[in-house]
Amino acid sequence: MTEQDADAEMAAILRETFGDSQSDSDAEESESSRNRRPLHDSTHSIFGDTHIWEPIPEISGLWISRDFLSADQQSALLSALEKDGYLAEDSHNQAMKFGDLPDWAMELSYYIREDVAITSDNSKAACVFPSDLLWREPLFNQFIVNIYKPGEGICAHVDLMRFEDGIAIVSLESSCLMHFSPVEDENAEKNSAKIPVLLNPGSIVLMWGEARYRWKHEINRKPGFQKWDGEEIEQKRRVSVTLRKLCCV
Ligand SMILES: O=C(O)CCC(=O)C(=O)O
Repeated sequence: MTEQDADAEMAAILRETFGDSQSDSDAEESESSRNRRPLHDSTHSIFGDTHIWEPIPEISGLWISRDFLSADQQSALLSALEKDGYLAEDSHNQAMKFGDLPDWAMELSYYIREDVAITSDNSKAACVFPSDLLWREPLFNQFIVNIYKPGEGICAHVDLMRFEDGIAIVSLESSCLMHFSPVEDENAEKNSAKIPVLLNPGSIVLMWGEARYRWKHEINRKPGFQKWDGEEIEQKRRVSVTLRKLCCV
């Protein structure tokens, strides 16, 4: 199989699993009408049923959908990452890409936008992602793929200010707890004010507003820090995809 054939095959798999968000007729439409046209009736999207979005009550602007990617979609995404060389963990445990996103990242972005738009239409009260962020162009133009071996995590941080508000994190392969602590609280570690959020494979987290700017997030996979319902979470390799948009200069 030539490289072009392999690319075409991967694009077909992605379209099949995430939905055909860019049909030929789309190409004839203007960018804004394409992005705003209703692709759905009130209960179903072109991708199938919409997902359940839960707010994290303690943290304004933090939402999770635990059933966002099906098992097939997770496999397709992992295959695309593998094919693009992002899972070659011996050489690195973090890879970044800026600018034109590959097909799989575009498909994922359309999928997020579509699902959140339908959820917002259906539940007027819920603001999963503010509409000015949801309809910006592009929704995302940068991503990081992180690969964590068992025991590995990421220190508490707020994402750099060079990125706009509105960040998405997709989890694959292994569950973990992400802890959130308020930025102004230097003693959060001591007074255990950290809020744990369980990120299961196939879940997606959206962070905006206070969650993005006023809360640090971290993953501590040392023994004792990954307990859920009193049980230590089984640790395997974990892969995450973080999607962000660079601030315009
Ligand atoms: O792996 C994750 O879930 C979080 C990644 C993250 O916070 C980052 O790359 O800045």
